[in-house]
Amino acid sequence: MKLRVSAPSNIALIKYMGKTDTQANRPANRSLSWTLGALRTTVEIEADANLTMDVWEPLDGMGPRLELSEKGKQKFLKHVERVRQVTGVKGFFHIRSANNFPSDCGIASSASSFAALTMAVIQISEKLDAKYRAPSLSEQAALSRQGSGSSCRSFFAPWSLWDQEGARGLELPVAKLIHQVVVLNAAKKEVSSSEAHQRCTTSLLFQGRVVRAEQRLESLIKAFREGSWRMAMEITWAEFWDMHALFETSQPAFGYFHPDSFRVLAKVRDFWQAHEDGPLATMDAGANVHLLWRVDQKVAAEQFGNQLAEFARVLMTDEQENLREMPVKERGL
Ligand code: 2P0
Repeated sequence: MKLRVSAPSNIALIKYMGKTDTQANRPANRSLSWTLGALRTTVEIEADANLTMDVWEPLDGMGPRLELSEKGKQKFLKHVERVRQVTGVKGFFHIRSANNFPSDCGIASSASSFAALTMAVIQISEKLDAKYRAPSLSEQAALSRQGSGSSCRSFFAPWSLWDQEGARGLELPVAKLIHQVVVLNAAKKEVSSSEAHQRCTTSLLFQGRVVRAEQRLESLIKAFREGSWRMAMEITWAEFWDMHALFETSQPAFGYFHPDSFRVLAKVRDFWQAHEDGPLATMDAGANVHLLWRVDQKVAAEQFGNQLAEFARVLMTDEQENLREMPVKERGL
């Protein structure tokens, strides 16, 4: 018995940063994300009666060959056990996984990985046990959250809201966007997201953080509902700087910026000044810059992406969810 499942990644505009429960990944504040439908993890799961433990391997043919650290592997396999406990099936699995986006470039893949893994164990349990029924998407998301918090948002699209009750889809007037990720740092993170969640609470700026995030969430939803793109930009801009300021003022301080992160952000600011319009910009716990454009800005998005491709890799997903890398120009300009 073998099956394959895939799940998308997501990028938060209002960030999950800080937990009230570290074990269960319960968030200090609500978060809102855009689901990255074209950036996906595929998990192949195979039941094998000869196995005495679960085994993870990279999945071939679905993108660049994935390498997981020993710690990463253990976290992944621990989640297999967690989900199997819930579904109640017996036996062990070969788990193979791959991301269809470059896994070595610092784009957060834990959201798509844990969502796909949760779905895979649930779906194979349905096949192995005729009496077992998959739970609702919300329940699957809640289970996935225990593996990695942000993965619970990947069960809903295009917008996903995660609050104290769990993740769910949120209807907003903007249902299609163009996404670009400007890849600036291929190096592995020195401080993992899980550690960032803990360390950021040592910042004096963490006081008031929950209130700020909650206020921004309300304002961002209002901005989308009222069609105020500029307001949406200002809120998402303030929000990612807030999160990175927490990192840089933690004890001990840490940070993820690359010099070219500033370069990209300065270009975004210049673009807005020149055109009185532009993309939403945000950053994850990494050096890469994510841009979201409205569909009517497609020409501008292409031109801007081409400029950025002079010094960075740019992956672009259009409104039809076609993913491509912008043509790489001569570097070092
Ligand atoms: C987010 N991040 O909302 C925030 C913004 C990164 C920056 O959720 O410990 O990998 O597995 O629950 O979900 C990344 O943290 O952390 C994250 P765990 P996770 O997307």
